[in-house]
Amino acid sequence: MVGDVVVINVHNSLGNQSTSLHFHGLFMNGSSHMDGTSYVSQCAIEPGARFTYDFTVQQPGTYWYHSHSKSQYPDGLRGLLIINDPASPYREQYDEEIIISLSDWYHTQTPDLLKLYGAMRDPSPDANLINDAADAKVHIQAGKTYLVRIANIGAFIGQYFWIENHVMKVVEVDGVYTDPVETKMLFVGTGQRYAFLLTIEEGLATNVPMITRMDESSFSMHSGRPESIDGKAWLTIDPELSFPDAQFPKGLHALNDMSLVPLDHEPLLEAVDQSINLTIDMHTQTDGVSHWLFNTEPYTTPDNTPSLFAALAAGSNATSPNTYTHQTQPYILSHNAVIEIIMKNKHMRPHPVHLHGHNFQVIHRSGKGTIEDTPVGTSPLRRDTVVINNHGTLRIRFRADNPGVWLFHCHMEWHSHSGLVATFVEAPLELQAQMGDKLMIGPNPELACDAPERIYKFNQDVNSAAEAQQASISFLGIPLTILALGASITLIGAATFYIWYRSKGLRQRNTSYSLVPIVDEDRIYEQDDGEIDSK
Ligand SMILES: [Cu+2]
Repeated sequence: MVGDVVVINVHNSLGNQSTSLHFHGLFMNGSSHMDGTSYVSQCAIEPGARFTYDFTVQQPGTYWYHSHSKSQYPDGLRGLLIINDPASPYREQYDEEIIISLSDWYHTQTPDLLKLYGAMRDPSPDANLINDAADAKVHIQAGKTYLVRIANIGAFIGQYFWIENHVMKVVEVDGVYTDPVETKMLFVGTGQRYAFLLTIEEGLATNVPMITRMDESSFSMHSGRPESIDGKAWLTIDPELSFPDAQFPKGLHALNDMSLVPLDHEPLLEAVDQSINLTIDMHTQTDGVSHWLFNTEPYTTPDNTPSLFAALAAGSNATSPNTYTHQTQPYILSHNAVIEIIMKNKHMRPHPVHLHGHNFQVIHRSGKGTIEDTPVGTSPLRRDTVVINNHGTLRIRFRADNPGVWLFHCHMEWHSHSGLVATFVEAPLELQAQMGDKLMIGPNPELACDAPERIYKFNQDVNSAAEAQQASISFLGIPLTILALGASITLIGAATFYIWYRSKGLRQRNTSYSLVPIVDEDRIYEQDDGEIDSK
């Protein structure tokens, strides 16, 4: 629930890989050290080590969490994170909630895919899943209206999603309530979320097919194609009724997200203080590999100093880009400035770009033969992940009111792995003041990760939280027993999550956020030669 303090103790049992957990879409205002990006906001959590995330949730809506380390999340280290809102403006309009996840799926683990990876050869998925399963069945009751929360938690491919013969009334985009808009089809890019109202009439003769179809424009011409680009599931009214095959529409006409107006009607941020130009391109680097990148160079993860620690240790030099490893593509944002990012896509693939620490207004997008601008005097679409079209342009704006070190990156995992990432160092001096009593980095930030337990020594609250009552995890919507492609998926596997709860008098059955860890047991990384691969 909005206002809750969430404490998550992570124990890394992956064997030979370090990890970290990012909470996609949460601003982490005042707690950028909890953003969960390895070597950006924290040291990687080494095999066998523990790390405690401790933050207050301030935004209601549909979010997700995933590993932000070593391209691990497509193998299963991910789940949805729902923050309930007792004051939701739509609460009176539905009876129950359903959660739907969409994801492409690979039969090969990411470490093996990455060995073969080249930017011209984005690996194609093998299957398309709904709720991490093929042919999932989601139980519903006729005569009810549902709030359906949907998230694309896949590695790569955007998804066209529809529910046969039903209209979806969209009311939330990436955690932002919207004026209601009806549509028969959604496009959900990787990392994006929607919530919509869905009414199930009485007297339907069959159960209701749901379909998710991969966006074929993302496939690399050098990679193979999956056997089917469609994932199917059913809304089950009655198991005795038939489960008909889906009918496929002639064209894919999804809702244009640019038409969504935030319910708060936040006005356009008009006076731009700072502009950043980012061109999506692909270059062959000195390693002989062709990389996706912004402008001229690919992002490379720092060797040993998280960029946040570099900012905290640098004193007044923190405002100079030279303080940060050049390969992190650092941009310094001034406190409370209105930032505009002007993007150009030089290639024939779309990219879902995601900003940590903020959502942003989308004020212009071109491509697919269209030019869309937010008319003056209106309230632009606001979200945290937006798709830039093939050969398109995009302009987004936000106010730099959240001191922190935030990544801006493509959420196609192969592209961000390849280097399509920039670092925004936002209001570093204000950040130093804010973090002074939370982190102890010392004068040599490059040594901090040698003994990460010392960094958080001031954070006594976290230690005492271990004494707090342990809460049950609420598994909303996602079936507990999932069988996907012959691989059994267990809810707690390679990583163990202990959810500690210290809220004011909430009883367990009222647990008001939900974490749905889904980890494929077959994908626990093997310790091969005992070597620890920690970067
Ligand atoms: Cu991309």
